[in-house]
Amino acid sequence: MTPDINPISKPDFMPVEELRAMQLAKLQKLIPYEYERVPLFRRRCDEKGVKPRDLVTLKDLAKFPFMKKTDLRDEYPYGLTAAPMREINRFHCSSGTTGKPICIPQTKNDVKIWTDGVARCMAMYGITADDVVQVSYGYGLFTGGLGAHYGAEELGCAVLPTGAGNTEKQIMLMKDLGVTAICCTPSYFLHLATVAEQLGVDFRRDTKLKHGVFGAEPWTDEIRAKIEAISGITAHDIYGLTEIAGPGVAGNCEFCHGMHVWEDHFYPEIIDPDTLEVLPDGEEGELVFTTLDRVGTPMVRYRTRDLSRLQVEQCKCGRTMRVMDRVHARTDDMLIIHGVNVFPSQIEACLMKVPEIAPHYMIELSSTETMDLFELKVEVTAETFSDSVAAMETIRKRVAASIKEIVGLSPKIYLVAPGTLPRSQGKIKRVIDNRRK
Ligand code: DLL
Repeated sequence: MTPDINPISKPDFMPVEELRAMQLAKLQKLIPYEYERVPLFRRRCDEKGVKPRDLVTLKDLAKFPFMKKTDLRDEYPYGLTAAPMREINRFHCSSGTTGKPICIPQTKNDVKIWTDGVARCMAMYGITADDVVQVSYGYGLFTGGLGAHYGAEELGCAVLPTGAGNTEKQIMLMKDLGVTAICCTPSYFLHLATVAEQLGVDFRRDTKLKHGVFGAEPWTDEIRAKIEAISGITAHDIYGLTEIAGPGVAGNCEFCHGMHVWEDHFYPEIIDPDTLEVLPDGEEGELVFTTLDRVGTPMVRYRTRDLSRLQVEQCKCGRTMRVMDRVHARTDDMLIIHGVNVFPSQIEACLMKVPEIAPHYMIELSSTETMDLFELKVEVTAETFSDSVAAMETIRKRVAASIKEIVGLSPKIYLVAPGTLPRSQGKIKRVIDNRRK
């Protein structure tokens, strides 16, 4: 361990045997607590014929039932709440696109654990009490704003809680207050960068910005490289979900291509989403989390739908907490187009190989009686955009070739003017699927 490490980061380096013993002890407390207080969990355990005392080793966790988003919807609002209301301190909800939201009541200590996760991520990124942190994630039911806010405050940073939107004002405050770190979705930062350019603000020349704390949506390595190139900042990845905490379940260090999971709070497993078997470290599958310390709404084996892998190699930074691969896709955002399985992130990676293309695109799917129609709208960069049909056609062909080569599909491609596709202050939506079901 380096001597100048932030004390907040101390648990990151815990000896592995100690960590595993701690995880087992926490699980042996959590499972009986959940069994006693959450009828759905008890019923599922009874149906499977498994009792809390059957958890003798960490491997035994695999005997216990999974929890899913539909459970939270079905049991809305309080069915999975394990603590009495007098102990509940905060609600967060995640809306999804249809139906009831999910609701996660939390105790004061649950919020503390979540805060610890965010603060440890930020410390790992090199953010300190000297930093001025602008939180441009949405505040409110979404966990991004308050999560980043509490984490940065815990580290002793000066926090500027702008929330999402009002982009010109965000840029003015960033400049005037000497903001050094910004927290927002990567897609919103790209929008912010475009507006800054229009206002004649150069991040390198006119601001002190050094760090971006980006998450809440998948973003490819290509987008990350683009962000760093246009702004000169270091783009850090932060991962999390409302059901488990919010941001700060995992984050990247300077060495890993992936994210350290704060395993002392959140126990990760990877499962095969079809057979539901636990996969060994090193294999890709669906990420599953168990909250080890939460008491408001604990989650046992929660299926995230996010695709990842727990890496086998020990990270060079010395942290003992396992590294999960960056999340580029979810099991439920895989598209099947003309019989080909494709994730939006694969399309994004193809587009970013063409330098004249800006990082803004929209996938639109529709269908006739007999076939799928796949259209792709892509913005070109401001420097490239021109009235020359021949020049645009050359770029269009390069985009088509890149997609054909990597994903084997030939969408109808429209190159559109810079700034014409929708932008988002929060999570960006890049797929419109109007096909008949
Ligand atoms: O998005 C929490 C969060 C806020 C994380 C701010 C990071 C920063 P939900 O709205 O519940 O919570 O959405 C959770 O977003 O299951 C992933 O599919 C996706 N996601 C979150 N972080 C990342 C990331 C917040 N770094 C869902 N990379 C998760 C890729 C991410 N996907």
